[in-house]
Amino acid sequence: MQFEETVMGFLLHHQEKHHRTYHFLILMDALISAAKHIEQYYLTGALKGNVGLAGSVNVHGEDVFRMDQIAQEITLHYLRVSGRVIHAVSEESEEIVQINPEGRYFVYFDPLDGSSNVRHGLPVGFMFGVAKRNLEGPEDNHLRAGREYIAAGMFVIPTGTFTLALKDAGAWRFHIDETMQFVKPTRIVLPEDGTSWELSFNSANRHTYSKPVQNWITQNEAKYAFRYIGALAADFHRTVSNGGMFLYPAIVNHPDPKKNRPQGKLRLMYEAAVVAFICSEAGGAAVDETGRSILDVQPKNPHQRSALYVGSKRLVEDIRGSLTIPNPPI
Ligand code: AFP
Repeated sequence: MQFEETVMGFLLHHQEKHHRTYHFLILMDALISAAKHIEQYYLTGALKGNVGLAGSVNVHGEDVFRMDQIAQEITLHYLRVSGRVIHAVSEESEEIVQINPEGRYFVYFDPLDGSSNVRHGLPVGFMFGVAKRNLEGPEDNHLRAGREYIAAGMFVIPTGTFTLALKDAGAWRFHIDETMQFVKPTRIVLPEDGTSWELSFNSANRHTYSKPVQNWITQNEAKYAFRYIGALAADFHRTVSNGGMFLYPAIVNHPDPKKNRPQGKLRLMYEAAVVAFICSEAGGAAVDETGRSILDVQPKNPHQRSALYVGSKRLVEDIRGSLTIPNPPI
């Protein structure tokens, strides 16, 4: 019988090898426990009546599904119990969530990203980024740029996959086993060879992108396969495995100008920076509409949005040459 290495065993070795503390393991155990709990809720959601609208809206004015609220409560529970988190930024909470003033880490998360997939039983994401507090003095709800994250990860729920990137130590994929443990760390490196590359974007929006981005798509789309499922974790899972590029450009040419989104749609701290961090550890790159590295964008508010171009370096660099919008408002 063959036994695979578990994620906790993998992380334990990683921390020991780099002479780090065990605090990070306790935090990771909390995040993994939350993800497994959410996954179980999702799988049994139909039976328990947990799928559907809760009749309220989140801070962005979107409908909140009951699953979103359940996922939020589950995650905050485990983060509180861990005792390791000073504060958290969550998609589901307008305010920064104060957890433990003595905590070591900031956690930026979206516990159920892509929630319009829930009613179809299709994949959603649990995405997170982790940064470490300044241990020398008091903290002031710090919002860190992606480059300062020490780890970022995403669970694609309910598929039982977990992708985790550790600062300067690569991106890794785990799969859930029959005992509900994430096992078998497999390093992810974006393939250089373009034969498996895919493009992923909401094609219905393409005429709302800037003209240079539209032209880039027209000139390049026939070279690659196209995939889009509408949940960033699931779409990016393919991008980081097969190579290519996921893009959610700024909306600047909408027929109804009120629907333009010059800042992009995705949230910087718990969507764009998470996939940018993972992609960078897998050998790729990510930029915003100004061509600036997503990892360098200093958030000014916790729910700030960003345009996103993420994937194989060659493609991201190529489209970067077409990005012309100077300093969109953030
Ligand atoms: P929802 O959580 O509102 O479904 O948004 C999901 C998301 O933020 C991200 O996961 C997707 O990549 C993107 O939005 C899809 O947006 P479109 O529906 O505009 O393509």
